[in-house]
Amino acid sequence: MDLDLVIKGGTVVTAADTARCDVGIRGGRIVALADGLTAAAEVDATGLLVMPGGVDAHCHMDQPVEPGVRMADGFESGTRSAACGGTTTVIPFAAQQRGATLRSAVEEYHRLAAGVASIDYGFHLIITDPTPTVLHEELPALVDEGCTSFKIYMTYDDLKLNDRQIIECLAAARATGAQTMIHAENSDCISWLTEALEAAGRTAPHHHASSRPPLVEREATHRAVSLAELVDVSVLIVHVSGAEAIEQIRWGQARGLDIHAETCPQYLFLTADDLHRDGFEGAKYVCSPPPRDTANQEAVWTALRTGVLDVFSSDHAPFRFDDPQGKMAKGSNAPFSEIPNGIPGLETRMALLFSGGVMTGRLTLSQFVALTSTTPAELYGLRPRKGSIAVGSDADIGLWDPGATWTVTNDLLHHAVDYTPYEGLQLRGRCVRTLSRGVTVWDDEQVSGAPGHGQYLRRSPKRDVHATAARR
Ligand code: DUC
Ligand code: ZN
Ligand code: ZN
Repeated sequence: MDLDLVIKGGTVVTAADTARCDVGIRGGRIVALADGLTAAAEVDATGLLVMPGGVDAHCHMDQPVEPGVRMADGFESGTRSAACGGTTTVIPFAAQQRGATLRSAVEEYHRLAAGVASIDYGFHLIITDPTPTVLHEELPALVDEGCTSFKIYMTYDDLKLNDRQIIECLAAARATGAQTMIHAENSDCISWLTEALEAAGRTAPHHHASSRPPLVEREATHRAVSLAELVDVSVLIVHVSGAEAIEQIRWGQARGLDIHAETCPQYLFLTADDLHRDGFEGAKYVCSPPPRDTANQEAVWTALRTGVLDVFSSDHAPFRFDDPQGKMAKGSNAPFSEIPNGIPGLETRMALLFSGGVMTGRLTLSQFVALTSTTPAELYGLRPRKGSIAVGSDADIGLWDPGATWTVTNDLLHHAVDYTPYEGLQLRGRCVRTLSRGVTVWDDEQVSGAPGHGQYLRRSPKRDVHATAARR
């Protein structure tokens, strides 16, 4: 068989199986899985795990935020950083500005990504202004163009929707086959608590956690699940932080509802104590929902192991720390409510889960693959092209050395952020080579990906949408 490249002698891991075999690649696709394959170009994977490239289905890059604040990563540095951590597909958000169209956000995002991304990318939408035109004209057209998922918010004044608007969005998702992602925190609870904290002079970064306690997330999660039941449609609860929200998700799943849920590294490796770091350092850990405590970390690990949480994303939200357009946009002593929300994590996402999950025996290798690649690829309409090592799939592959040990430091990372929340953490296991459609984009300490190699991915809507619509 004529092959461009063979990955030889590794252990191939998928969400279902582990097997010793070579991987034959031609034209950017996997065309053979067998022993004894040969080609002019060969990569020796002896002692390495050969896993599907990661699908980071929740990351932010080049997203407009409030005036005076800027995301540090665009598509060039964001996709480069992702590739160096074993990720081969990213799905950031084309965010509708209130009063503007969805399409203008998507067009701008195409302009920003084209020619600079080094791995493949899709676009989720963010709907902030769900007018009938947006939901019944723009959304169906954009779903046809491959933007088959959208996020909606239950908090943040410039983003949040009321329950009626959420229901309208869910109904539009049902009609189009789009997957809805929900940021579930109760806005009025947060504003009431924030005002009380500020009135008492409690404005330091660590009060961010007190302004968004688990109850706030639990109530909104329950409401999101209930509204999904009302409309009879799937929802995916993003960035789940701990036991109380997990309980609501498990409750919905036990009712037979199509509820999916995502968590992120910050809920496994950080706690609210990190927000207490000296001076303004705590601002580096301000994200929403906030990191909780070690008991909640354990609840998140258990929910990953048992499948209640089925997607593991970074929620990379790249704000530099020492920067007047980043965490210090409102000064180096800004009240917690004025600190841009979000932390970086595109490049460390997979290594953290591998080290903390697989190397400790909490997760199997196949669970790791499912959480970081196969399930997000499935839920967001990228299968069978992405998310597996299978004949016919794109040759998006990470070679992992389970014996490598290393210490996270920001100097090793390739994002444009000036810190990592995981500085100094010692990890076991590391991605030593990443291939995107058969092209090496990260090779053991060296970036070899080319800006412009990455392509836009038209994703599929949920398959049973027309059948479901016909039944109504
Ligand atoms: N929600 C996100 O999804 N990302 C960053 C901040 C936030 O609140
Ligand atoms: Zn969110
Ligand atoms: Zn996010």
